[in-house]
Amino acid sequence: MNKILITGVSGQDGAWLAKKLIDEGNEVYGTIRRGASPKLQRLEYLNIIDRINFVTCEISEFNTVFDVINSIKPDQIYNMAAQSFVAESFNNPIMTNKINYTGVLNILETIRILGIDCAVYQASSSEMFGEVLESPQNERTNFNPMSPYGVSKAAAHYIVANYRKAYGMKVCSGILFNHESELRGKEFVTRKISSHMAELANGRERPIELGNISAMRDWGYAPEYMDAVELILNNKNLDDYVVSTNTIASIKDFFSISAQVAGYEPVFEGEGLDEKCIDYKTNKVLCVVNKDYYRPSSIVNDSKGFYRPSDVVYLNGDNTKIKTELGWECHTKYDKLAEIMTKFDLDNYKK
Ligand code: G4F
Repeated sequence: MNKILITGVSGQDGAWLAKKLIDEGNEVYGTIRRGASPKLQRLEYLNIIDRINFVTCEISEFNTVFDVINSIKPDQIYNMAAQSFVAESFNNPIMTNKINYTGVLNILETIRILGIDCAVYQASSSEMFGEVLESPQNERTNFNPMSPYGVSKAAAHYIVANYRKAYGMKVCSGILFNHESELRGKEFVTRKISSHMAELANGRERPIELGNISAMRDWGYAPEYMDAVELILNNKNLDDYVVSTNTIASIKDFFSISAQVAGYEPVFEGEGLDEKCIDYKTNKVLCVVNKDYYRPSSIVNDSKGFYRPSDVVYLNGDNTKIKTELGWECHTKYDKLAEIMTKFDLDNYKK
């Protein structure tokens, strides 16, 4: 049994990971933020609230990070605490950097100063690839971030690699491509679609408003990605790994499957800001484009329509390394994922 600290335990990834580690018999500690009323719905849903040792910690403040790690002296730390909403990072870049970069540096410095034997996993992100310099993206692909979020995650990724090299510390990163689930926050596009689809199917008239629906992502299923995360940290030769499905789809593709699961026959028509999706059978408008959901603040008008110059429009991960070196397999791709999430929200709506 390991003593394991998960920062950001109440988020989607923290919750799935805590469940997995608890079920495996580990002693799990989870950080929640000071002052803020903790949002524990995910842990409640997974029925693990009583099995987590909660500790209060402000990840961006060195003193609280030091005190927490010093008092627990964990064998492993999974750093899942983050300001993880890319769009929000344009509004709050300094706070994003403090949580996403200073946070992991606080953990690394604490372990270095205390000299304890503690392995650290850092949640790196495919958003670091930004406007991609090659496709598909692998562990050797250069970063080209397009948002304050992506920049903060790239800085965190580099500092983790630096502490591994400079001090020989047991630290590593997983570069996770988008991963979703029924526990995903509704501000992210997949859950926004699945939850609103359930409302449409139950009488809502107002169509779903989305931003850049042509953007492409490599979406996987969060619980499967937590299997990968555990493999990465427990690997003897600590290293960084891309975690992805090797399959891409657009927001429109995800939307179409979700709409079909809800009983619609979705058809997209129009272009740019006038594009919309209607149900072929009833002519009901299911979705429209609203420029307020584009990123970040200025629209470029080009021959094909409109786009925000800082939105990451194409991410496609190459998972060869984690498959061959650690034996990880992904089973759920975007189509199955859209089905799982939409069915969950349809059931939930009825309840
Ligand atoms: O669902 P999203 O907000 O996720 P995004 O920005 O890709 O970030 C997620 O994945 C990253 C991994 O690459 C993580 F690091 C990060 O923490 C987070 O989990 O947006 C996906 C795409 C974007 O291109 C966005 O412009 O969907 C597009 N989109 C179109 N309409 C929308 C909407 N995104 C949101 N959130 N809401 C919309 O209405």
